[in-house]
Amino acid sequence: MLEKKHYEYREKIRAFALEKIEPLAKTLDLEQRFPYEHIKPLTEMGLLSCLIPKKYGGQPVDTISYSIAVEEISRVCGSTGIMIAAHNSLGTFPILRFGTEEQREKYLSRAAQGELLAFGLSEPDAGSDAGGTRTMAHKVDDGWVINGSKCWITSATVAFAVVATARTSDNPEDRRITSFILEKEWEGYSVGKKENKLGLRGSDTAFLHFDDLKVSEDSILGKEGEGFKQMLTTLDGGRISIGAMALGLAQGALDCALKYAADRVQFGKPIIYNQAIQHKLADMATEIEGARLMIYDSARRKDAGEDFVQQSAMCKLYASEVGRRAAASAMDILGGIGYYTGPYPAERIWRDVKLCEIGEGTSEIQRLVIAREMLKSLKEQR
Ligand code: COS
Repeated sequence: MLEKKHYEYREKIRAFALEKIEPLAKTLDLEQRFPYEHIKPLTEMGLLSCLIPKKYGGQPVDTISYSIAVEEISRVCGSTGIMIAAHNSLGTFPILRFGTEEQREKYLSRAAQGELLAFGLSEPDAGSDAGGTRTMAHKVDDGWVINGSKCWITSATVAFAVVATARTSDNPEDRRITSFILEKEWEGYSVGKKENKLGLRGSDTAFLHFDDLKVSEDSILGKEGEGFKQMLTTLDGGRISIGAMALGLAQGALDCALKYAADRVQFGKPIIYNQAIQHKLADMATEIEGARLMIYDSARRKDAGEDFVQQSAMCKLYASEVGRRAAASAMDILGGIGYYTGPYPAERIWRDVKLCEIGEGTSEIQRLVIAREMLKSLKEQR
């Protein structure tokens, strides 16, 4: 499945991640601060324009390469990994896929230059039930007036614009939801305080509030009423990148545990010579490889134009659970020192990777999506 170009790309991103991203990972977590200094090198490497065509200034790569990029960056820093994944898959993708030429030129060219885009779907009362959106857009003579709040928005404090959903029908029974592109500088757009999180503490997460935010018709993404499906389609791709993020974190946990087990001497020999430790490492490596293959296969399907809804949900589900298990095993192998904040990344990975089982659809939602897709196929066969 992988071609020579993918191996070369991995080498390039791995070297970049070790040189530029890893040295700051611990500090970002401890200080809970956004990695502003990463923006320029990430932009130059093309990691903020992985999906953006060259004509808008992007450095596009195929989805396997993009997954490799998210994987390798997350392997050393989950906070930077999620920033890249959210910006590319959730911020740039819907504009590229559903936007007008004017919207693409306006927003994607800025995104390719390192200005971040955000994705506003979740609300306090509409998480897994994304169709339960309460944010309202009321029609006025020359546009729309939007009121509501979005929560848990990745990079909310720094993003220059967000693709956000709002209801465009007053009828509570009517689930007419529309996507709008909203800019931070517009009157009525405000950012809530940065959230204090268990993990991914270098990634800024906050509410976005829209208070009588007046926008023109040009702000609508695609057509009125198509927002819900656009967002679900966006999430289908986003789930590959969250899978890649979980995979990178899992690999980071294995890197750390393997080195530690080879160096740590107890009872006169490195602990790696104990079968109990070997089995844990072997299970980690095996599961990680399985997750990797699933992710690359979903990426390949996406680029080939094949149906990949079930595969992206499966790879996200599996990789995030593998990530949780790998992080827990790394903590077991490191023992007491693993529980300390600082000397080794294992505990940071353990905290960071939990998000992968929650964001862009919980594991329960992934199972629901997978089961629905299987049922759909069965019905089609009959
Ligand atoms: N991709 C594209 N379209 C999809 C889709 C998908 N994965 N899943 C459903 N759709 C379409 C359906 O085909 C349906 O279209 P029609 O009205 O033309 O038939 C429409 O979207 C509504 O689908 P459905 O009725 O199945 O929606 P539900 O309200 O039952 O919700 C789930 C479906 C639960 C799958 C959806 O709400 C979901 O994914 N929730 C999780 C949201 C999430 O991940 N939030 C985290 C965001 S963090 S960035």
